[in-house]
Amino acid sequence: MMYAPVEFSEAEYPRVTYQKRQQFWDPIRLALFTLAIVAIIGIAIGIVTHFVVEDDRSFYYLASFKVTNIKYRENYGMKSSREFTERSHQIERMMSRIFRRSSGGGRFIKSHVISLSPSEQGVNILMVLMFRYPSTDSVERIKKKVERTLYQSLKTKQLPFSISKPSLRLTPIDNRKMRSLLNSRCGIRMTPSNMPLPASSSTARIVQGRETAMDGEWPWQASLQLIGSGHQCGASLISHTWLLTAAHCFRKTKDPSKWIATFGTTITPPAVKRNVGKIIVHENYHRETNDNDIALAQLTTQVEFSNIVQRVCLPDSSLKLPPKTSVFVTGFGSIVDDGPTQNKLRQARVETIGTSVCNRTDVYDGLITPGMLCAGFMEGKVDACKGDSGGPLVYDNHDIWYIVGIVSWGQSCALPKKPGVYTRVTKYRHWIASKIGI
Ligand code: 4AZ
Repeated sequence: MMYAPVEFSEAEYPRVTYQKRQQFWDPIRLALFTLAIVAIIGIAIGIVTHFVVEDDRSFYYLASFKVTNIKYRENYGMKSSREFTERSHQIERMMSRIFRRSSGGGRFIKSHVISLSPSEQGVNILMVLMFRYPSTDSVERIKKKVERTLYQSLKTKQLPFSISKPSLRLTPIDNRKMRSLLNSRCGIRMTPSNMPLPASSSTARIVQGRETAMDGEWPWQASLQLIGSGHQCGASLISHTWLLTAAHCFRKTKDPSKWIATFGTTITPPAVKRNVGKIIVHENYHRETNDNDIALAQLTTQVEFSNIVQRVCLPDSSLKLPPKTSVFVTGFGSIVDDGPTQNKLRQARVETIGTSVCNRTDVYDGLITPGMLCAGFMEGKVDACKGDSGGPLVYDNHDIWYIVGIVSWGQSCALPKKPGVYTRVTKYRHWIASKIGI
């Protein structure tokens, strides 16, 4: 329904109203009013940004110092050695304690040792320190704060390592420099914003699982694809050119020219794509028993390490994980028995299961060889599945990730008392070294 228009006498009423309005909204008042509104909005945005959003950014420093109460050891030069790894963790733990106890405790993210080198009376340490401070803070001011915290901690004399004060140097470095320094170490993951990812504690699954939350969460994961037939297997990047995978992935063909490898959290589109130039299958792989289910594939051109593509660490052959250790398996495999490949990478937290338990008559009845490792849950539910084969089972040791298993076989997926069976990587550490020298 329409309303009938009200008739006004044009001569008086409308004009009076118009004049009054014009008097109230004179240009000066209008300008002041606008200014006041803008100021109020501005202040409100400022307050919200300061207290709620708090626009932090990462600040990186290269720290070098001499430790005088330890002696240099030959193996410190080898970053994959147990000696280097253990010493680095001790030093990183000390740094973490120093900064977490200080007034700006929450500002410290983490640190990574880059190198240990010999010095006259001890060992020279080179390490990267990472902090988050408001983006408005200056690099130099933060440097002063960090130095002050370090000097204060030296005075307390309660540190496990004697740091020589005059040797201590702190140099601000940018994103790229930090990344290139960290690239000298394996198994470190970072988000695209260069924030390191914390150790994940979520329970997630491939069968009944969750999609990976972030790019760069599993940067060593690759998809091995047969040209024309798509994804076949998972694989893990262990150097600029080498992938570690399962021997059974090459049952169809060992001809490298038929294969490609992609990286990134989706199969389509991939973040990086490479041709395969060489395939090395373990000489004692037995398809009937699945024993020695391990293979190496070399890319024709190397991949650059980034936040999205990164190599995983190979564990020392002496590494032993006790039963019920938390480990993660990732892959593009199906989420139900005999289901299709997933375009988005998925992850699952599982637990290692001792071989004696896994070989019980009601489990795998003696089929588990010393080269195999069981992981999952006795009640089932969480597991790798078809298409995850060749992919990594990884273990987080103080924010450095190690590949401990390769998805190999299992009776169906996620069934009770039928956990996933993986190739035990530690058992093949020397085989890998003999083939590719790392
Ligand atoms: C497979 O067919 C496969 N539940 C991979 C892993 C498991 C089972 C089967 C483990 O590739």
